[in-house]
Amino acid sequence: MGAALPKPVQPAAPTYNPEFDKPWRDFKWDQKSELKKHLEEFSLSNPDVKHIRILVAGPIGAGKSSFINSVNNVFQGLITSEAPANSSSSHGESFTTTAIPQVIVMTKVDEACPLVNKDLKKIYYSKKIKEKMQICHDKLGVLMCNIFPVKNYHEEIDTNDKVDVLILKALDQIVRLADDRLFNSSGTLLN
Ligand SMILES: Nc1nc2c(ncn2[C@@H]2O[C@H](COP(=O)(O)OP(=O)(O)OP(=O)(O)O)[C@@H](O)[C@H]2O)c(=O)[nH]1
Ligand SMILES: [Mg+2]
Repeated sequence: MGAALPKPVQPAAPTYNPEFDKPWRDFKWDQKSELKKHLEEFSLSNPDVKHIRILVAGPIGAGKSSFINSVNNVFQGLITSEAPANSSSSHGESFTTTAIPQVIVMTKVDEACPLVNKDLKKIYYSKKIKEKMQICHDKLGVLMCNIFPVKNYHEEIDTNDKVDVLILKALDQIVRLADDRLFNSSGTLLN
């Protein structure tokens, strides 16, 4: 019988912290009414243009219809029945033209990050969400400032301000970029 061997000392596994100490994007959670008002009162810079068209493109099941429904819910202030949202069959088309301003609405943040699933306000503390946004940027070349992580309404029975403000911020940027597009780089009005 030998002497008991000393227990091997396990180096302490570095514990991964899924959140940053500080939010990496400054986001005003209290801007819901401001954004809603801006969108409600919004009119295009070019009076000859009556409508802007927003193309919602993405893989099957990405949450396109849910996003459209979520926008509707925010403005209604309640969960509405499914807005008619027809799915285009032209998947695989490329929209990498610089002529069309692009925004990425990054859905399903609750599925991507447990921290965010528990508390949506952790969205800009989450390393996982930032990493996923970076992947969107790397793959599609859309600037980080035009990438908006959102959680769509999908199983809720009531709307809530945290979900609303993220949806509104994404929509506000979409509308602003579309309006900017009415001017070309030389400042001439396009239509
Ligand atoms: N957890 C979670 N589920 C979501 C979210 N957005 C959408 N979903 C769910 O994802 C599934 C697909 O969402 P849809 O909105 O139908 O996706 P879509 O892009 O319109 O899909 P197609 O029309 O088939 O191309 C549905 O079951 C939604 O409830 C989200 O932010 N979080
Ligand atoms: Mg759909």
